[in-house]
Amino acid sequence: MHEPRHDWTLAEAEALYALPFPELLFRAQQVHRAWHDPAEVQMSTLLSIKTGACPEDCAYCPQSVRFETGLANEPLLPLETVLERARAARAAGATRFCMGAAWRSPKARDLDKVAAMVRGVRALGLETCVTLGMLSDSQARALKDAGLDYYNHNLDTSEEYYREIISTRRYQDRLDTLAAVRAAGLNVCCGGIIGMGESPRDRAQLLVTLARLPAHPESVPINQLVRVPGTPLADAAPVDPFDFIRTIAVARIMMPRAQVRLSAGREGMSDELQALALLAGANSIFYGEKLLTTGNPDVARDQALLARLGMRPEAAVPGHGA
Ligand code: SAM
Ligand code: DTB
Ligand code: SF4
Repeated sequence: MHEPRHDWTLAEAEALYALPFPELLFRAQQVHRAWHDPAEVQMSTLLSIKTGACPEDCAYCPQSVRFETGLANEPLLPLETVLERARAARAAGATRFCMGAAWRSPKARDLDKVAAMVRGVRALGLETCVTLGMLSDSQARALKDAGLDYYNHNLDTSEEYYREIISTRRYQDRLDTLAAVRAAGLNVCCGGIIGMGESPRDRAQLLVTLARLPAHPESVPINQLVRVPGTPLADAAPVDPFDFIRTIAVARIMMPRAQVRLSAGREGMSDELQALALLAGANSIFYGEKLLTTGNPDVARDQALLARLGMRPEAAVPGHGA
């Protein structure tokens, strides 16, 4: 078992991506088995705690104020509503609860409220994750002090393609927030979206950027674009499912220790394609009938899928929470 590398090159990542499919999957499985139990899947449940009216213009996102997507905006949810949903997620078998807010960055008052949510969810024995947009160093430290486990902040694509997708912030802003999160001692959840019209090279470059960070993200969500009517990417060409699987396999090989999450886009995938993703090294899913604003397979379908594959959810983290 080799230690994770941080010196991956674009040429290496592209070469992995271009391997014959069986060879790529074989290598990904070797890495997966060296570092993880291949029968285990980590289950995270998402909740949108503040929905819509976001000032950013991310071309994929139904929550941007700039696109008419018919979404009902919702201000920050009350603490008790969040805790109710977290209890339900725990009862269904999730071990991590991820709270997302449609902000460019949180305001001080909001951050205090989110910190209270983090304390409450953690006390239920769940791992906590939040995604709130850009953070300063002190905001990241405040979340760490509240007991936050993970911060999600995706790079989404290559630096070069990023400017085609978002004009209201720079790639460097994303990297700065990731550095603040890491400096605060938080676990990093950072990945991207496949299917926005990016090239295989952009996919490889995204993974190289992630794998060259001083520490690899602990979680790497690989989302397939959910094409939401009203967004600029509503009619994006669908990706070849095998290219989606290739991206997962390359992520697994380059970031061996990470939880690679088969993320958005599962609702439209067959059980067989999802099984292929798990064979390619994915070992985590979003679990629960909703992502943030769009659909996800229901709990019964996911439980049946894992049972049919003889796989099982990751056990609750020992000693976590109350
Ligand atoms: N506003 C914060 C931010 O952008 O960091 C947090 C919430 S934002 C909705 C979190 C992530 O959801 C985005 O970075 C993107 O990767 C993902 N996402 C949003 N819309 C998506 C879609 N239509 N399909 C797939 N992933 C999507
Ligand atoms: C991530 O990588 N995917 C999640 C989570 N992190 C926050 C969000 C997916 C959102 C899909 C579109 C929606 O439901 O609004
Ligand atoms: Fe706002 Fe996040 Fe959606 Fe971009 S991805 S529009 S920042 S909620």
